[in-house]
Amino acid sequence: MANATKLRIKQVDITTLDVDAIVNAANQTLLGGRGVDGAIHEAAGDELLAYCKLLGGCKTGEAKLSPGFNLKARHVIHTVGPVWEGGQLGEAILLANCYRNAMAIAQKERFVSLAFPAISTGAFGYPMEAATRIAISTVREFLEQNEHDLREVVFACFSPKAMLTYERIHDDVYSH
Ligand code: AR6
Repeated sequence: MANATKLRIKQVDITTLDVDAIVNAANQTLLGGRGVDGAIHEAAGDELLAYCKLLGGCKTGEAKLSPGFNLKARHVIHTVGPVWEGGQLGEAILLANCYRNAMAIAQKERFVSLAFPAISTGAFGYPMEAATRIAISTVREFLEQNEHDLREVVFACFSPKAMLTYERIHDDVYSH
């Protein structure tokens, strides 16, 4: 029932959210890093790193599941966004794959609540506006086209500016 799913745009540290899963913007090693990846590993504790060592890395655009350990979130869905190289190397498709594959895991696990950070928009340099359009339209399309148990999908924005971008693009995507 896609209509029953609420899309929420919040300015919040994703590591504080009490949801079935938060999505991590990781790198291919899945062994931690800076940015949201570093914050998630810090909050989840060393057990997350030990678990991730067993996952064997992750290709760009794909996604893998772990427990949340010390996080309030029950699980972490690790995905690897594309590095922005100017837009001609399939970055948009790879970024959409991140959202789609994370949603597919949430669907399979029958998660009710899920939160995304703005994948690739930090260290990986993806322009915020273009990335936001992909995030919102891909999630919307997945919700509309698939049976799932999701009742809430949160876009966790780290700055007020990011939140304003998400709100504007959300209104734009939903008015068409
Ligand atoms: N909660 C929500 N959003 C956050 C948080 C947080 N706690 N911290 C940062 N952000 P980035 P990427 C936002 O760099 O671009 C890592 O080293 C941030 O403002 O975390 O996909 C990995 O290991 C930005 O909008 O991820 C990889 O090597 C967004 O999260 C690489 O960086 C993503 O920024 C991944 O780069």
